[in-house]
Amino acid sequence: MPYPTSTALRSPPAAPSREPYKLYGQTYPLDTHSNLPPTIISKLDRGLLTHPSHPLSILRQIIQDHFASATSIVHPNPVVSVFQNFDELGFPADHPGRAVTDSYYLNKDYMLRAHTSAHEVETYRSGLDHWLLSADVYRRDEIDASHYPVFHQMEGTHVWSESELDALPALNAKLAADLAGCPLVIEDTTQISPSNPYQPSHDPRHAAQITQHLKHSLNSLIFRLFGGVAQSGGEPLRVRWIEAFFPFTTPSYEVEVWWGGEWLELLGCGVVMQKTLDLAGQSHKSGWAFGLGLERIAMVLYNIPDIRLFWSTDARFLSQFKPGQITQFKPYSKYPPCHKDMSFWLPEATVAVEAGSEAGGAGEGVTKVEAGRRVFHENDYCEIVREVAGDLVETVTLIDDFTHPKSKRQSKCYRLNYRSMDRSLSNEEVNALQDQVQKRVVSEMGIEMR
Ligand code: FA5
Ligand code: MG
Repeated sequence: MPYPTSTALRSPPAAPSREPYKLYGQTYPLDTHSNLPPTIISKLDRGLLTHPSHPLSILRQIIQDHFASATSIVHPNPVVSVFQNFDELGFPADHPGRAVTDSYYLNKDYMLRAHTSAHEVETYRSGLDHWLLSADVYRRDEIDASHYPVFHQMEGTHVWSESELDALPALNAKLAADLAGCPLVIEDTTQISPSNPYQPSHDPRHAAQITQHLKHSLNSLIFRLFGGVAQSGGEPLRVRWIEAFFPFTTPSYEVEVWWGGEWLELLGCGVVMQKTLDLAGQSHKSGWAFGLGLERIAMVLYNIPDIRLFWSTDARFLSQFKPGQITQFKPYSKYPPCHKDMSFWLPEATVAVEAGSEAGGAGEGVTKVEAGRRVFHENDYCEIVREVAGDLVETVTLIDDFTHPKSKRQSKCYRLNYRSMDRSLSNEEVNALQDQVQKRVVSEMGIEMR
């Protein structure tokens, strides 16, 4: 697999264990890509999506009930081939999501899925036309209240064979009539254009009907989820459609909802690239797909302030939720935070890459790096912090970024905010964690403390 040459000199990932990974009855020999830390391995069997009173499982069930005619799958095994996660879906060889700084690799051929789209081809191949597939997905990422290296997505799709497409205008008219009765403001100025075209192999009238059906179906889901709560404030719900790019759909969109005074991204979607269906032996079909983040939706619907809470085994968390219901989470305690700053110099001639590339999408905000330069990747730094402090670290924020005017050497200062979800932390405990992080980043990333 060709990777960007820049990754050759990247800072090394957290030291992998010497033993090959043994997961789900398979043994995966290690190589230079292997970067699965014990903290992630310990998350593999938690099964939050099938725990009957877990908020993520309840939300999954509510969405499944909304799409009552779809087949619902909870996919248990997160190990996929790199081919399934990326190549099969048309990701270019140099897509930033492929970097070892952004994804979790067992070795160069196998990884933990970074999105549920990794299962599209195999699920279409099984002959299903309308399905929802929910699963845990894994991405190396920044650390804050809304990012965690494991989260949950649901892939939803509906495809039709050529002859069935003639039924779409009537289905769309019905869906549009239902939506017209909802207090919902849909902001959609997207257009079919050279940057977001229909596929050349599609009849544009069919592609337009599929796109309409996608939009109606998702607007109706979003109204089901958010409409009731929004209405209690007397305001109609606002939903916004924006043009997007995914290698495996066109036209492509992202959908946002106006919530708590800001636009919140819920999902990515589009008309399935015909190549995906061809690979699955379903060339005679066409349709749409979406991928949504269950935590993003659950956090606002249940009023859960921190993404780490989903992993809590504390009865004070789990006892608050009931199947079939969306209730407001009542914080049982808020323990005091404790922050520590860490300032350091990067090795000379290093290029810094910030966190925030998206394995599923356009990879916006990613610095392209020329060959032959050292790279400091924020995701590597965050991974070491997580290795040492686990769920005790709440946020890692860059608070100062400075380049020395003469030497051109770059320095950075990160603020590590520590806070436990279920107890008070002592200052000594936090100092010890900070100390360990410091030792590891110095030895593993070649940086120098200021
Ligand atoms: C994808 O993962 C695409 N596979 C979605 C898709 C499916 C597009 C099918 C077209 C057709 P993206 O990386 O944007 O796209 O993630 C999709 C959703 O997952 C986001 O809208 C968001 O709700 C959620 N998500 C993404 N990253 C995170 C994260 N770090 N933490 C929590 N939720 C996230
Ligand atoms: Mg996105």
